[in-house]
Amino acid sequence: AALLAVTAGGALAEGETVGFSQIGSESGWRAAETTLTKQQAEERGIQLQFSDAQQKQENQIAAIRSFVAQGVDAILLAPVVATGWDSVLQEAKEAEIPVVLLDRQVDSSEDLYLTAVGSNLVHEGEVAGEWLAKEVGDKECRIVELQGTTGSSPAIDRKTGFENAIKDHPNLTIVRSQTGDFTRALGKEVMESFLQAENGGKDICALYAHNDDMAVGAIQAIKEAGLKPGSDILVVSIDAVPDIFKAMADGEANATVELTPNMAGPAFDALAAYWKDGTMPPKFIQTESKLYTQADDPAGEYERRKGLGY
Ligand code: GYE
Repeated sequence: AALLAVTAGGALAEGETVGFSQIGSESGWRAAETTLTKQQAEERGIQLQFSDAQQKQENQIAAIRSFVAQGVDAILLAPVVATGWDSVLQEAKEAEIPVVLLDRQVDSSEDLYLTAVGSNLVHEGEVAGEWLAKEVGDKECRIVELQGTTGSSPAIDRKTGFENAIKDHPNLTIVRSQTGDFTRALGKEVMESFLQAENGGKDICALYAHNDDMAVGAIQAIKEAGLKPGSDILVVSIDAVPDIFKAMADGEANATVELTPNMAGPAFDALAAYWKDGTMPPKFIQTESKLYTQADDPAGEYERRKGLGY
């Protein structure tokens, strides 16, 4: 696994080759993860084969099969949805190619991948829900929810976590919940329909969006409906991308839960140890989830984050 090793024949051998099956570029967070994965690979002398699946599982399965056929040294997979991976993961396993999952989980058995790097997605939803419960106190609060991609582990888990956090607060109710597919465009469109259905938005107290990009789209819709996001309608979401800090600095968003886009760093560390002497990493390498509100210098956070791969 050395970066440049002199082979028996005296030629310079390149570093390890890693195939990366990325979901697509649905969000600012996703784009940053792609940038950082490429950067991390370059710094470590890893040859990265990048494949963009344009949100389609079938494209990811085809990419993995082609990585296996090429005989890459490892595969990184950010799985768009949670189910349907057993056969292709089995094929990688039979070819003795370690697979590391990035940021989303699969329903497959643990022995089909080396490790998974990601956050505790249920906990993220809980942090968002706890923040909102505290913020609204005893008031009645009708919540609308923008879900992530249907069938993806973050959409499932962030919903569960949020519901856990509000279940003992009968004054908080989710009145509408629909997917916005983790994109700004759909976040805006679905929010428009929520606003229309809820008395022009006057009956909505808060928006919970499974990612910041959908929240940013929804904020636009709220403004166009003549209401003030951040005060007329509270906005809480997840990721901590620069644009949500800009919205927080402007008083138009209230809170976000941070998700690091640097999943590749820990993934490559685990692979390096595995390649070196077969060291088995833990099955789950958990990244941190930290809450940010308007009190946490959002203007400064915006500036600080702009250079970090976003
Ligand atoms: O929060 C969102 C995205 O898989 C956890 O995917 C990730 C999510 C992230 O596109 O913005």
